[in-house]
Amino acid sequence: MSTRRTFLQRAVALGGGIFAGPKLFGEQHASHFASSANEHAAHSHSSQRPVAVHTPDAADLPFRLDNGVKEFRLTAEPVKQELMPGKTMDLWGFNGSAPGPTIQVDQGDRVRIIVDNHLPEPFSMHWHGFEIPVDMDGAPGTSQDPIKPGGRFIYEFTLHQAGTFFYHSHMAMQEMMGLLGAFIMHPRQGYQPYVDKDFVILLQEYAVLPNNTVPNSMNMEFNWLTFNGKVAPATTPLIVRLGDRVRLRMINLGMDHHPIHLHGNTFVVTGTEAGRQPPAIWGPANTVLVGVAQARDVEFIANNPGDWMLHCHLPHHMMNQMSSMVGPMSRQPGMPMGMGMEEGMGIIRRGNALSEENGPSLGRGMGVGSTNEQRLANGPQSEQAMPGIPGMHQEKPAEEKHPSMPGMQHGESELPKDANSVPGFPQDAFMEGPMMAMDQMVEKPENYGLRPGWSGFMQGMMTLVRVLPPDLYEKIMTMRGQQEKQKPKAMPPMEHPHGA
Ligand SMILES: [Cu+2]
Repeated sequence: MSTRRTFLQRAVALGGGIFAGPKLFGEQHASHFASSANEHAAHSHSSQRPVAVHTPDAADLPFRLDNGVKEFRLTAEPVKQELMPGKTMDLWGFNGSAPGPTIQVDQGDRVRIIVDNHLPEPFSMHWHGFEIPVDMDGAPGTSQDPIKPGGRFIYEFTLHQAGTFFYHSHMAMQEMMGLLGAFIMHPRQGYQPYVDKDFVILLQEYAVLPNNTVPNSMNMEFNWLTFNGKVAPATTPLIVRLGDRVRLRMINLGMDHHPIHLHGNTFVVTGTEAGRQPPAIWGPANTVLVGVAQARDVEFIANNPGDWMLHCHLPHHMMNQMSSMVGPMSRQPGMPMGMGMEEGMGIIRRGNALSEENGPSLGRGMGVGSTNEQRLANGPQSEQAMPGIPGMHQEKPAEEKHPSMPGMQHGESELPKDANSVPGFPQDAFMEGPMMAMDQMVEKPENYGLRPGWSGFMQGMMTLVRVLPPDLYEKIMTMRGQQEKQKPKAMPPMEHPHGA
């Protein structure tokens, strides 16, 4: 039987600490998830090591031990980040992803991070909130020279703090390209009360014009809002067992503040970007504002079974590629109207932006290029009005309707016949709902057993906290374990030129 206890003994015997790499992480998680309910109820609360954090959809960064120093390697570089199936962005990140991999260390550790700059411009790495010598702070120009393209800087420091920290580029516009990662410092002894699950969620946002893959870092309007580099419904739900005590660590580095709301559960805010808060000031809440450059830890006992939404509550942050749909105005004959959401944001493929034909639509986000006299809107008001829009022909199987998008589902329209006569319509008719469902495209063990069509209602900064009864919990964990086994073994993120 593999329990967490035997795992810890093994890890100690290896001398590498419990965070020696992805393999050990996998083992640790697997053993933890496989532990019986009895063991779960009985775990020691006195000298318990903290549980490793899990960053859904992002990797953990392995280290090697060099004379007692934990040595990590991070490379800042352009990356292809798939926000959701079919939507891959050109971002800047670390070691192949944006956000970069999560670093986990123990309080008191001596840490070395070898940072390579593979960006086409100077870069500097800042360790946000770290109480370390100033020459390690990564402030370009004031504490060090920026790292030149192709260059390297070796950061080394001893960490006496504990809490939810992060690393990021200290070049402001580079931050908006994705250069962020979590840096978790575990306390020497686990906090009380002990948590069974500990998740990290990094909040990021990008402004990407239609038909572009590169964010416009100067833009103030963000249309892609991510949890750990994914938008819903591609975010991987957080799987917890009924009765678990759960910690969520949320980190925000962007232009906007995000009020993160959890359905069906009440949490307490237990930490900030500076570490643990005294229990005396913990207050109950279900929404926590995670401001720019802040981190917030919340904890709750998952005693309410269900698939609970966890999301930013800013309405515009609950959408993907939001575009305005200005009610009846967007469906009057004679007005240019959006052919789809790409065009709906105002990209012109043909013609002149100031032409009579296109001019009226600019600034309204209604799109251009469609036929003036044809009623074509980006809301599903009727089958007759939208002959070319997928999802409007319910009598045919989905594949026939839209062969280029396998897995798209098309539910029945439940709109009243006179919907167009209601001022303000449409609002969410197209952005959300059964017509946008893509359950199969985002299928994964963590989504097993969700209500059919669930994905049609999930967009933007959103995921699920699934509080599961033991049988379903075990089933999903088994499925996940099998999937992990089938995955090709990941290559080490970087070569180690100095040897191991
Ligand atoms: Cu938000």
